[in-house]
Amino acid sequence: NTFVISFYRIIFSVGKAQDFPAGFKFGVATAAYQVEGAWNISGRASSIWDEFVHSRPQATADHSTGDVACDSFHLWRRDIDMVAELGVDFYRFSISWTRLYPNGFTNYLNEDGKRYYEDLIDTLLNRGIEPLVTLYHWDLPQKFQDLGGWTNPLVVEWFAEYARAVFTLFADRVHTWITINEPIALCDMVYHVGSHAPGILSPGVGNYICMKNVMLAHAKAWRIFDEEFRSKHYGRIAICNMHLAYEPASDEETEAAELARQLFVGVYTHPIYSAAGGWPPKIEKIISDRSLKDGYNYSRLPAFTTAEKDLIRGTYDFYAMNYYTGRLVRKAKIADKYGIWPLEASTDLEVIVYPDPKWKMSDSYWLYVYPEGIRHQLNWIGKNYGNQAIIITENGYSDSKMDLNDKERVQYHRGHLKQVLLSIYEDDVNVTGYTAWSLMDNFEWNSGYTQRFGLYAVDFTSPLRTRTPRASALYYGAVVRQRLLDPVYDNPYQTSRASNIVIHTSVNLFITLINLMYC
Ligand code: GBH
Repeated sequence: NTFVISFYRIIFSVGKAQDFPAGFKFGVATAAYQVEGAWNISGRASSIWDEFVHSRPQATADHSTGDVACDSFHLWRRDIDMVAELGVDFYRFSISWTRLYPNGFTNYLNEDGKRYYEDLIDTLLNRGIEPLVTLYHWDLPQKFQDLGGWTNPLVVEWFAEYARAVFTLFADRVHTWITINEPIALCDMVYHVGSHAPGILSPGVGNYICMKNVMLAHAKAWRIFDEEFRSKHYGRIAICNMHLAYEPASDEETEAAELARQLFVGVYTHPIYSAAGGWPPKIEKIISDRSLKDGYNYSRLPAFTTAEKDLIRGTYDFYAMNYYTGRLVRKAKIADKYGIWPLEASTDLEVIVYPDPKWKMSDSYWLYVYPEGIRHQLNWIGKNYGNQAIIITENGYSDSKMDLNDKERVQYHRGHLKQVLLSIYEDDVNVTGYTAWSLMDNFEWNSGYTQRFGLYAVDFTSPLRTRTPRASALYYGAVVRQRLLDPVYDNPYQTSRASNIVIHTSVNLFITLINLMYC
């Protein structure tokens, strides 16, 4: 069967150029707290997510925790086998700060933690897979949270020290780095929505203080890498942003849509990627005006000094974008009720953000399928910040099923990859890589284990945490190997195997034809 298919593929591919350009790289991603488990063994200390889910079981849909998760602390060899099965170029994972440095401070290195990441990195490299490492995917040491976490300006130094220590350990082998995954998730979703750890509600205040500290922390880490490591070891490093596609609800709403984009994305990109630096000017003015009107003596959005602006501006080597979904945007009317950010609105912008009823919903209440949005976002980045390399560091689809024949997920990835190709070929945007979220089902934050993003299904009822490839894994692996949007692949989970029959019949006809010719 496999032979017949590869035979067919060879014949089919003759004369057909590859869809994905040479040098375009594919990857898969996970994050430490979502997969590792082993939360309190081998010297690891608590992070804010440990503390959060232990003290507030209702914070997750199924009252679950990441205590065991996919048990990747023990099963990482199987994870690497899966990454290799897919044939991807790189594996994006994150480092658990408290596994490496249980005190948060770098005065004490946990040798077991060091060995874990060293084994992971070295084994990946031995198998020809590039490690792409995220320093921070939301798991702050609880000890630092006790001191104010991301709202204490000292967090900038804590993070910078941690970054330097990790570079010292691994920059000789890791050449692509993400400083912080989705600042929106650790500022707005904590202080504005209250859903993410540590779940402190301080809307319009805490989130803005956090934003400034995150920008500075990222910038310091980037500069440390630039000044102390880049000349010794080749490498590139950037922050990673979540983009929603904010589309104007009508022609009159283009300004509202751009404002939403500036508040939800621009605040994390303008300080780094724009020529002027600093907060997006319109957003800075709106928040300042509102603060003064409400009787504050200064803006709730803390200003940058000129020195801070200069420190942050230009701290990138590429652009890292996560994309999942989109929203329509319109100006708010007096009677509108503000929903909760990030999916509905902000109290500082008089705009309403809502999904287009035409978009298909996934099993996650926030994820509507809107593939064109990824192209629009890539264009927006290109238009605003120049023709730099863009890596899509996450893109994926959730369902609540164990189903191995995940047709919707295959369609999702195919639909988005198609838009990526259009960006490259039609719009000349320099997209250099694509990362599927996720390698496997894992602890999906507030949704616990009720939402599954995996190319591989994980059986969380089994102590072995058995991983099984879904159809999407087979599709993606075929895309990667054949470099085609519509590769030939065998889907063993298909109930009607009509397409296989078509393939077999045509191959057989072809062979018969050749035989006849030679007879
Ligand atoms: C990414 O964030 C994350 O980087 C990744 O860790 C995550 O697993 C993946 O997406 C899928 O969600 O409970 O109101 O906060 C994308 C942003 C973060 C949006 C979690 C949905 C849950 C809604 N997602 N969030 S809420």
